[in-house]
Amino acid sequence: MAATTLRTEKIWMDGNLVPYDEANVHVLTHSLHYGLAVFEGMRCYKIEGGGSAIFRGKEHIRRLLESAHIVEMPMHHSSEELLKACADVVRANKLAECYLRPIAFYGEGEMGLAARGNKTRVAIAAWPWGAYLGEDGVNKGVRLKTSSFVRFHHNSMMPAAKASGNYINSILAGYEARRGGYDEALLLDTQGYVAEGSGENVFVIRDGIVRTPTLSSILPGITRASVITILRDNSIDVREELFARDAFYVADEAFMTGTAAEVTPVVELDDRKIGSGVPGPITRKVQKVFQDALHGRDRKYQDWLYRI
Ligand code: PPE
Repeated sequence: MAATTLRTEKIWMDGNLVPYDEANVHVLTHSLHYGLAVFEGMRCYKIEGGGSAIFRGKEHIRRLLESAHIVEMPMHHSSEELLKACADVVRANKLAECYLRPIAFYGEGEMGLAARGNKTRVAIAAWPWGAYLGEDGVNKGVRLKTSSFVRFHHNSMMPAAKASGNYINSILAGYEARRGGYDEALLLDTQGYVAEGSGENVFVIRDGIVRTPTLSSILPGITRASVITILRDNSIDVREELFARDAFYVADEAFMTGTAAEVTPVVELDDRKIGSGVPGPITRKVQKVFQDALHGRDRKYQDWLYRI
């Protein structure tokens, strides 16, 4: 994301909108040392008929509070306050479309693993962010490589929490895949089943049946949940079950989902073409319905929009 500037007018910090240059923390910030922070990533889109809305804002804030609960981080703001703060950030920066990054972390004061006295701090920033895996990725599909890094066991890191430290695993997998000339990594779980991408959930399609891994070792993606609903609403059979990489190789179609990646077709895994090597019809259909939902063009999914 090198080309994107993160600089905006204001960032929300612990209850107030502050100028970008004042949204700073001390070097002894506890979370910086041990990676114990929880965060979210959400997107705000222009809505047909005017205005903007944060896609599934309520669900993202719910997951933020759940992530905090999982890692025993006390939170001092209600979901209503946090949602309102997100809307305030978008408005204060006059961003019609943007990515939002709420993060809850421990401030400075005490050091050491046993410290419990540091206050939880919360920041919410927003910035314009284009296609995560590139425009080409969304249009033509991406090439994946199975990672040598394994998605961590849920008794090690707890994938249901969107916790900062979890992302060391994702970052290293992503580096490896991109260094090898691929667009993104595919991580397997500790048993060798397909888990997820470094920052996306995955779906495969064969003979009209869509499959996505169970929640055992993945982030419970909000885009994943939305896509499952969209598939069911379109009478497409979708199953949550574990499968191995060879099931991916023989899929007719595959795609990845995420707030940043939206719905991105996968056209290759480990140098094997998926289906005919171009995005397939079910993937295209899901992309279209999802885009309609994001932009308020489909009345069925109005409840998913948190208008600002
Ligand atoms: N798995 C992982 C590991 C993950 O990080 C994400 C989101 C998903 C699945 C999809 O979840 P959801 O966004 O709720 O559909 N990844 C975020 C991080 C991107 C980043 O580089 O930072 C995102 O898409 O916002």
